[in-house]
This record gives sequence, structure tokens and C-alpha cells, in this order.
Amino acid sequence: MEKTFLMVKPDAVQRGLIGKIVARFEQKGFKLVAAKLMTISEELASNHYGEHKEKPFFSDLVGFITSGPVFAMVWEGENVIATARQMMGKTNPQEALPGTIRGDYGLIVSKNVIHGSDSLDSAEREISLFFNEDELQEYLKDSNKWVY
Ligand code: DAT
Ligand code: MG
Repeated sequence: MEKTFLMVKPDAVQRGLIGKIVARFEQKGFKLVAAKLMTISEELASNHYGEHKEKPFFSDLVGFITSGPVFAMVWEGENVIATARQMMGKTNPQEALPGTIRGDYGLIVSKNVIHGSDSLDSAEREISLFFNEDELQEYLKDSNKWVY
């Protein structure tokens, strides 16, 4: 089953939005297979956001994502990578539709509440950057038979 890496960013942790964000993915029918509250090192941040290292906002981005605890998660389910991106909304909260996480909770692009992997390759890369294999739970979720 497909897995994705999602992360509640420091702004949303500070604002007390972890529970609301987790609830959206639970209610959708996805299965949480790993989660931890952690502070990201500069090295991990630079690696995670490596594709943006030439961008003008890179140092602010690394500064922001390392500025306080994040809630890192792995979620599993059918088409979870693309569906989670849809549920997050556009990168800039001003363009994100109401009903999406960024549309409902964010105001500016540099504090946009949540990260989500954008492809199968990035999901695999990001999951292995943030979690060891033995931190991922394999379990049957009884409600799945009513979801699929
Ligand atoms: P996403 O997080 O939707 O995958 P991205 O990979 O293009 O978006 O950018 C990573 C993060 O960098 C994004 O969540 C917020 C920040 N960012 C993107 N564009 C920005 C900009 N123009 N100014 C400031 N921060 C930006
Ligand atoms: Mg991205």
C-alpha cells in the first residue's frame, strides 16, 4: 500500500493544530503508521529541502523548519500521496481553496502549516530521511473494510 510523508510545521505546532490536522487524515480513511514530535537539525533540513537550495528563500525555509518542534508522520492508503497534497491545498495559502488545510489555516507561503511528499520518489526519500524502518507500524485497521 502507498505511503507518504506528512509533517505539521513549527507554525502549526505552536498554534495547536496537530490534532485538527491528524483528524482530517484519519477521517478521510488513511492509516497512521508512524509519528513523532521532533526538532529538525540544519543538516536534515538542508537535505530534506535539497531541491530548493538555489532558491532565494532557502535559508529562511531552513531557519523556519528548524525553529521549533515539528510533528513528522507517515500515512498509508490508496493514492495517499496525491490525495494528501489535494487535502493540503496549494503551496501559497492565499491560493489554497477553503476546505484545504492551507486554505483553512494558513495566510502566507513561508508559514504554510504542513509539508507533504509530492511523488512516490520523494515519499520514499523523505520517509527514510525521517524514520527508521522499525519505526513504521504494520497493523490491520478494522475500519479499513468499510473504507475500501
Ligand atoms: P510544497 O511545500 O507545496 O511542496 P515547494 O516544495 O515548492 O512547496 O516549497 C517548499 C516550501 O518552501 C513551501 O512549503 C514553502 C516554501 N516556499 C515555497 N515557495 C516560496 C516562496 N516563493 N517564498 C517563500 N517560501 C517559499
Ligand atoms: Mg515540495
